[in-house]
Amino acid sequence: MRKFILACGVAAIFTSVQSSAATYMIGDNDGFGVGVSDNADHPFTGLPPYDNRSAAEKAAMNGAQYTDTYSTTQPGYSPQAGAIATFIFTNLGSGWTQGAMTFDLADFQASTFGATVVTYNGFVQNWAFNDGYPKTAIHSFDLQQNVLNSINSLGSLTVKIDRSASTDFYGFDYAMLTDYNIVTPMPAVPEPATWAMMILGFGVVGHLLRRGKSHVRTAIRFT
Ligand SMILES: [Ca+2]
Ligand SMILES: [Ca+2]
Ligand SMILES: [Ca+2]
Repeated sequence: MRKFILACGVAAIFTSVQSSAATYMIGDNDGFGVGVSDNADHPFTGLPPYDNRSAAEKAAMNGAQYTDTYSTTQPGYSPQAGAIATFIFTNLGSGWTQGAMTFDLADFQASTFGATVVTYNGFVQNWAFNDGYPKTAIHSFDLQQNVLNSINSLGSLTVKIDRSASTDFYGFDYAMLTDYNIVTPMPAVPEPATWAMMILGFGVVGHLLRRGKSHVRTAIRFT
């Protein structure tokens, strides 16, 4: 019995496996460059255009150039023919089985002012939300199997947000891709203080077990 308890304790410590997720960020979570809170009201009006990008964001080619602006790079309250914000995630490898795309948005309307068409690696996504002016909101979408398959074959994910038919103004704080399939075994080497607690704990358990046995023997003797 004692050996069994000891074995269970050691197994629990040394074979603990911890799941974690890998994330890929385009842009940064800095409140659209000016500290605007998540799920709050933003101060942007579109006039004058708000452009709070860092120099690196302005020069980016992966989609960060579309963050921390308020329709600056796709200006005007009118349909923007050919206006497509493209976010490109690369070096994703191939073992994707579960993942999500997350966007931190400023008053994004998917349909109110005309359809905004969104594709992941060419697959059209069902975006059916209208946050309304002047709300900021974070939206997260699980990746469908066809998108996961395409990531596994391409090693990349290209997100296109096409507002050719939309008159909506909007802003991105960041776009984030999450891989939920990462499982990291944790060898979990206990620290000296933990070792001391373990030894003390096992000693107490052993002592209690010995006491339990002697009680049993005593009980047998007197019956
Ligand atoms: Ca934010
Ligand atoms: Ca920024
Ligand atoms: Ca940002």
